[in-house]
Amino acid sequence: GGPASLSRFRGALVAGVLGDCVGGEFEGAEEVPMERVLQHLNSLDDETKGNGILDYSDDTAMARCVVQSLLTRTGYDEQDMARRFGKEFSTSPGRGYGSGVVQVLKKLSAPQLSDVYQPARAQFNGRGSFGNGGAMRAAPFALAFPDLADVKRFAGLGAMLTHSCSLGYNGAILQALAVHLALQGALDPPQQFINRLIAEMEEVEDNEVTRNDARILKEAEKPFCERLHRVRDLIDRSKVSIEEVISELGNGVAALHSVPTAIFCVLHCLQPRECLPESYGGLERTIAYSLALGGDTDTIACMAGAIAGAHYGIEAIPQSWIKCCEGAEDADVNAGRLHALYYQSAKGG
Ligand code: F2R
Ligand code: MG
Ligand code: MG
Repeated sequence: GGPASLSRFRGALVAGVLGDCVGGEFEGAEEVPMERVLQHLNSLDDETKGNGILDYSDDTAMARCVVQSLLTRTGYDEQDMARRFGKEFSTSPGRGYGSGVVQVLKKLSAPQLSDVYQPARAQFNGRGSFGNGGAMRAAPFALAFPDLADVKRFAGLGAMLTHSCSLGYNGAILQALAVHLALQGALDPPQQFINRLIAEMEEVEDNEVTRNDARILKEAEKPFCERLHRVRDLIDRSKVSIEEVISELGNGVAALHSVPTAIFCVLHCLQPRECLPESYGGLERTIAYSLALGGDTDTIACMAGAIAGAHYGIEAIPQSWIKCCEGAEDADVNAGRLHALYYQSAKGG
């Protein structure tokens, strides 16, 4: 489809859910041979396995809250979104949440809470979380707001409800920016896409809070910009091993060690790769490659899936995969609603 077409919205929201559902199989695994990944993905083609056999995890549970809140409030409403996070957690606490964030989610469900950002600020002795929990649910912000400044602002605020460390919420901003640009058809050529992300993140990371957090955590002055430069170097190379990707970019639960990795997965898989079946299109390659990195597979595949889905559109996703994943069909319906909201906002309505 053309820029910001319905197909791209559907692709982004549905492929994010798929990445989470199929990636759950390998979350936390140190090594994941590609044969195991392909076996897992091939099993989804088995028609007897339809009807949502793969459950979604916290990634999708929280993204669904973001979507519902943005649609119901026709924009960002911190009280409403926070309340939805708290309620979702108290209803289904077993979705595999991070060990720290559960404390925030319990506090967010307290009816008397007035400052909804306060529980997140209390995390990790007041340093806040740098986990990827803000980034894993950031894609819907790019689907609700046509204006780039709004995408940055609200993806950041939405992440701060649970992640007050700049290395957490800036990861959410980067993920939302990547989906926003992919939605416009700006992912290819990849060098231009990365340069655009670097230019935006230069601005996002140009402040004292970010510099201070980076200093405490012994990271580069602008941590996400530095990682994006590494992504650019890696995509310039004709051959890159999985070990090199992990050692240069990471595959862990920190936003810094997973958002740039997800972006790399999408860009690396724009072309056919020797290790992947020739029959696979770009979106299937992206999901398979994300799983083969091991580590935080559900979240990296969820974020890479959302970016790739915004690029390739819904037609690139195998129907058999959609049928196997809990929440994928709901995501498809909600993508249509976000598409309407996006164009309503674009018209200033
Ligand atoms: N939690 C998981 N996976 C663990 C296995 C779950 C298992 N399947 C099960 O069912 O039990 N996955 C999910 O968590 C990630 C997102 O986490 P989020 O929301 O960012 O949580 P949290 O707790 O804020 O941060 C995660 C961990 O990062 C470390 N950390 C963060 N900030 C820190 C800081 N300032 N100082 C030190 N450590 C910090 C901690 O270890 C946190 O627990 C996704 O992968 C999602 O899929
Ligand atoms: Mg998860
Ligand atoms: Mg995860």
